[in-house]
Amino acid sequence: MAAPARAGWLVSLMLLVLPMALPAQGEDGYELWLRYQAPTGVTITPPSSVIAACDSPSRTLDIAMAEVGTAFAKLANETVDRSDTLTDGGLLLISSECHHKFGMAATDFQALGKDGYAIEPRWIDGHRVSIISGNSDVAVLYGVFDYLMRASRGENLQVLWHRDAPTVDLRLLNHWDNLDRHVERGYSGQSIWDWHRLPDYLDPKYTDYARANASIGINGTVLTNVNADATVLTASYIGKVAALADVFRPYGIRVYLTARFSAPMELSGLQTADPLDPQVQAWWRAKVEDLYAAIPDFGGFLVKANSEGQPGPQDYGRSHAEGANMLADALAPFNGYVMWRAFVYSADNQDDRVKQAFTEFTPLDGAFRDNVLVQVKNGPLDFQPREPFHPMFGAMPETPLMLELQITKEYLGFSTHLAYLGPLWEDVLQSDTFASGPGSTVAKVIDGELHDQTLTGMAGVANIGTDRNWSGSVFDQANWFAFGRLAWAPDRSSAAIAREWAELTFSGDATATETIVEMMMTSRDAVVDYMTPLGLAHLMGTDHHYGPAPWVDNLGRDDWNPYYYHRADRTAIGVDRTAAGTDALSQYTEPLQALWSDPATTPEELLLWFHRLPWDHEMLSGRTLWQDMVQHYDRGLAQVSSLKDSWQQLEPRLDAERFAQVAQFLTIQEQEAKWWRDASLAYWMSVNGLTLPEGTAAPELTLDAYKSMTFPHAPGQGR
Ligand code: GCW
Repeated sequence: MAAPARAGWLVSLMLLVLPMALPAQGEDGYELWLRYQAPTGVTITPPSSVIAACDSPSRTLDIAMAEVGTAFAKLANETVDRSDTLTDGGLLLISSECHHKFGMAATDFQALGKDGYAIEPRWIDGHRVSIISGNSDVAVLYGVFDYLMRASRGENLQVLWHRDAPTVDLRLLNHWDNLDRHVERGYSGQSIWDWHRLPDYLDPKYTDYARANASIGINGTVLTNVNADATVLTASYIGKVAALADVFRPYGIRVYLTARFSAPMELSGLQTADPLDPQVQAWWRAKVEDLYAAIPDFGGFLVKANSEGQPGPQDYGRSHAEGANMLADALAPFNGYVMWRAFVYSADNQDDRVKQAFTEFTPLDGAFRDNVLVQVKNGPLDFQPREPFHPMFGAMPETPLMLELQITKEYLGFSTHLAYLGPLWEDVLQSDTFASGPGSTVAKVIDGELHDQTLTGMAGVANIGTDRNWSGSVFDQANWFAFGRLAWAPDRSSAAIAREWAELTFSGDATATETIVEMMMTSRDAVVDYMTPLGLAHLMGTDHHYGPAPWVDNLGRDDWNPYYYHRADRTAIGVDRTAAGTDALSQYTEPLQALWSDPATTPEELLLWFHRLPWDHEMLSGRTLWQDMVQHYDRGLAQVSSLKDSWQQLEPRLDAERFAQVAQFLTIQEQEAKWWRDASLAYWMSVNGLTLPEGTAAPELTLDAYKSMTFPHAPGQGR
C-alpha cells in the first residue's frame, strides 16, 4: 500500500479509536466487555490484514476495521494493517453488494436477513482468508464484534465458522432519563445525555455508548423517560436529538423519543389532545415531519398513556388503540413505529391491579395499525424480583407484543446488590403460555413465531448513567450485556451468557470464571429469598423503593400499599387470585388455571401470589408456611454471605480496583439483606403472633425502629 494512503488511514484509525483507547485509569470498568484481554495462557494469532470488500459511505465498515485494529493491539500486541488486496490469513469484511466481486452468491447469505452475519474461512483467489459477511454494513459490524469477542475468549480464529441472525427486530434500550439529567430509577449517576451542551458538544461517551450497544446487537434507543416531557419535541431539542442520532447512525442505532400525549396543548396551545380531532392529528403529522427532516432514520415514539398520571386518549373518552393509531398514522409514511405501553392501572378501577392491563388491552386485539407494537412488562405487576409472566403474552394474537424488561434494578437492590437478571428473564421467556398448546413460550410470542408476527421487539429499561463504569457496578454491566444477548436471541441460556460475560469482563482465569458464573447464577434467587419469598411482591419502601416496608398501608391508593399485596393478618397471608378471590388466574390459559388454582400444584415460588393461606399451611418440606418462610429469609441472607466469601477468594485473580468495589458492595448487600430479613420477620411476627423456629436469630432491631427509618436522598426517585 502506498505510504500516503497508509498514513491517511492511520490518522483516521486513530481518530476512530481514540475515545476507547484512552480509558487510562485501567480497570475501572469503563471498557465493559470490550477489554480485549487474552485469556490467561492463551496466545492469539491475529489476521494478517483486514480488508473491506467495498467502499461504503456509511462509515460503518471503517469503524469495523478500526475495531479490529484496537482489539488485536490489545489481544496480541500487534498491528493489523488494512490492506487493499487479499493476503493469506487475512480478514475480509464483505457486505451484500460486493459478494459478487469474490465469486460469492448473494443467495448464500439470504437467510441471514438484514442483521445476521456469517464468519467463515474461505479460499478466495488462492488465499485462505476469513470472511465476515452480512447483508448490511451493520450486520458486518455485528459479525466483527462477535469475532473479536470470540478471539478474546480464546477461540481459534483460523477455523471459526459461525452464522447468526437475530430473531427479534427491534432491540431497544429505554432510558428513563429526564431532560434535567435526573434518571428515574437510575442508580449510576446522572443521565449521559448532556442536553444543555448538545448539539455542539458531543461527549465522546456517546460514541462509546453506541459502540458498546452495537457490540451486543442493540439497534435502537429511546432517549427520554416514559414519564415524558414535551420539551424534547421542540425545535431546539430536535436539533440536539439529531446530533445524537448522527453519532449513533454508523453503529446501526436508531433514536426514538417518548411522546407526551398532551404535547399539542403544552407546546402549541391547542385546546385538546383528542386523537380524533383533526387539528391534533395535523399537529402530530407536522411534528413527525419536522423530526424526519432532522433525523431521516428516526425510529418512532414510545408512549406511556393514562397510567400513573400521564395524559392519554382516555382523557377524551378514546381507547388506547385510537391514541396509538393517531401517532402511527403520522409515522407510517416514514416507516416509524409506535410502542404503546400496556403498563396501565387506574385509580378508579377497584379490580385487582394485576388484572387491569389484560382487561383493557385484550379487547383491542386487532385494532392497532400495523406499525404499532404493544409493549408489555414481563409480569403483570411491576418488574418484581419474581412474578408470573404477564398473561397478555399469548392473548393478543393479532398484535405485535414487545417485551419490556427492567435492566436497572429498581426492585432488586439498586446498583449495590449483586443480582444477575439473566435467570429472571430466562424464566419469563421460557414460561409456557399454552396459547397455542404446549410449547407456546413467551419467547415464541415475542419473536413472532407463535402468531406469525413480522414486527417484533424487546426493550430494556437502561441502567446506564454518568458513573465511570456506566452501570453503577461491574456486575450491573452483565445485565445490560444479557439484555442485548437475549433481545438478539430470546432462547439463549442465561448461564451461557453469564459465562461469556465473565470471561470477557474479568481475567479469563478459569477458576475465577467458574466462581463468578456460579455467583451470578445464584444471585437472583438470593434476592427473592431475602426480599419477597414464596410469591410475595411489592413490599418496598414508599416512593424511593429502597428497603423493606411491608407494613405500609396509608398511601393515597390501595394498590400503592405493600399491604395490598400480602394482606397478612393473624390467620393468613397472600392474595387469593383464584375464582374465589380476585380471579386474576382466569387470565391465564389452561392447564395453568387448573394447576395454579390449587395450592398443591402451584409452584411454591408463586404460592402467595395466587393463594391466601394460613400460616400453618403444610409445605412440600413438611414444615409450616411460616417455618418455610423464615427459612427462605435465612437462606437468602446466607447466600449473600457466601457470595461475599466467594468473592474474597478471588482477590489474587482480579484487578484491585474492581475487586475492591464489588467487595464493598457485597458488604452493603449483606447488611441490606439482613435488614430486609429482620424488618420483614419483625413485621410478620407482629401480625401473626408467632415466634421464630428454634435456633433462628431474632431481628436485630424493634419493628418500630425499622418503621421509623427514612431515606430522603435515596437515588432514582420518580418526580
Ligand atoms: O416501576 C414503576 C416505577 C416508575 C415507572 C413506572 C413505569 C417510569 O416505579 O418509576 O415510571 O413503573 O414503568 O411507567
